[in-house]
Amino acid sequence: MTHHLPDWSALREDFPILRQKVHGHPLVYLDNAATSQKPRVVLEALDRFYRHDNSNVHRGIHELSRRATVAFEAARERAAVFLHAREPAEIIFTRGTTEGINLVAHAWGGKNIRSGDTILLTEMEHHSNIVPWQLLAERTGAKLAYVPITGNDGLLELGGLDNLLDNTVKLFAFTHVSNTLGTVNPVADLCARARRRGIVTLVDAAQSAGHRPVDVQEIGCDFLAFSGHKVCGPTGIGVLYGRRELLEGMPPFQGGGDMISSVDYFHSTWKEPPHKFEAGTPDFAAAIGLGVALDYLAAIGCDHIARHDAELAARAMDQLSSLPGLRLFGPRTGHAGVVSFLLQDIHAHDVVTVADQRGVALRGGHHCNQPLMKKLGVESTARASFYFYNTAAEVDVLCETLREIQKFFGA
Ligand code: 7TS
Repeated sequence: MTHHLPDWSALREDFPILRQKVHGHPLVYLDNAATSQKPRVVLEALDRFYRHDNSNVHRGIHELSRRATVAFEAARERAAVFLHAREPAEIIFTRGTTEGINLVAHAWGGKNIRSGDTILLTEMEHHSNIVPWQLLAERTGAKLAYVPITGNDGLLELGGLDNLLDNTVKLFAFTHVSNTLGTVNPVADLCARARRRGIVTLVDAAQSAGHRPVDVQEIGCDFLAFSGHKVCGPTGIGVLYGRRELLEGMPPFQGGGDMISSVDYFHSTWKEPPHKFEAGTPDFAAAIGLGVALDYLAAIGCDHIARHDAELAARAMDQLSSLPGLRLFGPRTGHAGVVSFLLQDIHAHDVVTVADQRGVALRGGHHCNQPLMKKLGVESTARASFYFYNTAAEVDVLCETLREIQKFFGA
């Protein structure tokens, strides 16, 4: 717990992109679940790196390569501290959450999943935490099973979980925070229940990292993935945490440069983790930028950010529920900074298009949650998602805009 309350309006000044008008209105950026904006320290770190230190990592013996390698490995250490991993070797740099999950599905899944095994997911997963497992199931003959969600408030239905975690289940993969419902799942409890039965766990932290404290030891997970671009970092970089013991037992994901110990024409050997899983030139500049972003967030305090997100979501839900015919999705309390809704029978895309004309950036669609949409009985929702640089005044603009949209469509 960090002690000083952050000065939110001073922090907002760190984001040059937010100071612009869109279609003649001040930008109100409420699409943070898709990607976050970047503070000046991250932009400057990238600029500085490319101007002064750019060189490939782990290869050259010259000064620039040394600097780049030191900065890249320091970013790994920062990520380890951020997630409270036991050591930097448990941190693999990926392109993002999606690649992290695919890495586990290929390397761990390919070795450990057999015909007749079950991979347990939940009904609120993003496509990135469904499709890699479907592909693995097709390759191996394993089955998929889903923890259901409750109809009205979008919580996991945990009453039957212990029955679902039967002895065919080898892996339980679930999201920490739903990108559509804003549900915060009890990840430590889910991991504990799986671990008691020897089941490996993967947490999709795409919507939780940088929004609330994420401590892999406290959560007790085997794997956890998140994306740099959603946590004030650059695009094209992400982190996969893996418990060392599991990483050591896994074959490589991709083959190529930098992941080998030795190669001859017919046989190769691998480096130790994490390098075994980082084939080819990594996006080292982005990793360095991500390290700066993680330090920036840690200085604010992810506990403070969680409270700020929740306050904005509560304010939005409170005001939105006064609009006639508005349908809110997800839990009524304990919400993360993600609010999905539908305005009577106005299509979500129409809501988002008209909001954009007022400078309000929302997202409308299935949010890469098509099975969840089917379960909810809708095609799409409109979604506002918050970060620490958003303000209560912006929530008020959102609600006023939605009121006008209702009038506009005569709903
Ligand atoms: N998992 C969850 C829960 C997500 O919300 C997302 C991205 C991903 C995985 C994939 O992350 P990526 O960085 O590898 O693409 N979610 C969203 C969203 O809600 N709108 O745009 C992207």
